[in-house]
Amino acid sequence: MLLKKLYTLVFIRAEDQILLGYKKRGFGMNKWNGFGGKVEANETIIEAAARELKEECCVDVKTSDLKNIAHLEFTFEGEPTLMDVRVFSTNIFEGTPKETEEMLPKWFSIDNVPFNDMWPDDKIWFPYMLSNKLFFGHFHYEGFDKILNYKIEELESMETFYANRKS
Ligand code: 8OG
Repeated sequence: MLLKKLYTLVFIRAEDQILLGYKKRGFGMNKWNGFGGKVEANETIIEAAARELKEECCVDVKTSDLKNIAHLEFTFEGEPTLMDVRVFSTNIFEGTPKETEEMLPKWFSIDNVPFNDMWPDDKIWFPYMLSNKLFFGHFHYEGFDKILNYKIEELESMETFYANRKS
């Protein structure tokens, strides 16, 4: 039995740019990523997504403007945990991204995403996201650098995906 832990991951888009943050501490340190973290017991997933975005780069979004675009799962060889990551995207936001204790935000052209300094799985699923597809991905790692196997599929709707999912 895998112990499931729920996370959010938010990407802000503006024309042909995407906002990423350089993680300064903790899990995924020294990598560029979207903004997100663990869902707390007292909040919904989408509330957690907006909260983490604000905490990590001082940008405000309305939960109604966050679009769920993907479901990602990560497992690690020999580890009992499954990371269940809900990915959101929006181009409607308020405020200028600012550096915080956790993240250094920076806009990247979508043609110039720094995959060499990101999680190895990102180069597999970013093309889906950047071409506005909905998708599911599962990545099984050995350690944090090597993908042992993965599955990725485009989805027609996130609602149908969650409705058909057993848990
Ligand atoms: O709270 P914390 O910062 O530890 O949450 C981890 C964040 O990292 C969360 O937003 C989910 C995200 N994340 C992973 N694994 C991967 C990955 O392989 N690729 C990307 N892009 N994000 C990931 O936990």
